[in-house]
Amino acid sequence: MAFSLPPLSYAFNALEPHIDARTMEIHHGKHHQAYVTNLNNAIAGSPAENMSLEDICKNISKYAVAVRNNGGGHWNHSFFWQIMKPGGGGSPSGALADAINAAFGNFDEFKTKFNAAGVGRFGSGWAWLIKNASGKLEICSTPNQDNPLMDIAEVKGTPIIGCDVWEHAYYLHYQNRRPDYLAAWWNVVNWDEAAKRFSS
Ligand code: MN3
Repeated sequence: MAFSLPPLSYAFNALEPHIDARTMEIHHGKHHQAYVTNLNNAIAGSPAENMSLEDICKNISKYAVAVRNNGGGHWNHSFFWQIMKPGGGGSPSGALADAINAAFGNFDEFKTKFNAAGVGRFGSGWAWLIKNASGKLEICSTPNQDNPLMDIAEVKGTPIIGCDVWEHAYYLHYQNRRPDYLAAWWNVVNWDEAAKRFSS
């Protein structure tokens, strides 16, 4: 099989109380696993089996919708687990902090705009902070399992942070309160990982 579920680098309960253990267990072990399984089924016997997931995303318009949904799902969730960590949160420093201030005024303004992108996404999708082709930061949102790497994305760029706003990411603990989930999510953001991605 071409792709496999990456292990979490922390325990299911490590992001509590902000994200509960049961949600993490189902989200990683069931939802993410299903994207991996369905992606592998969708590309079986095709050249995509030997391509990087990032290259598949960048050329996603050439693939079947099952590859778009499940390849996106696999990339997005692999990223999501890394962009969170126990004891995360706070605010970024260094070049990333400077770039956020330059693009959005200040950190609180940035968070307000990011939250609006997440709350405003109708149905299922993601909110993103990306670095665009000219190196500037932008906030955007994608439907379903699309992401800003994809050639079909409205706003394209390299994801710096991203938040899953599908109901499966928060419903057990927050029910319909997506804004409460987003507010809590800032407490687990891994700014070290975000800074690494921003400077690469
Ligand atoms: Mn999800």
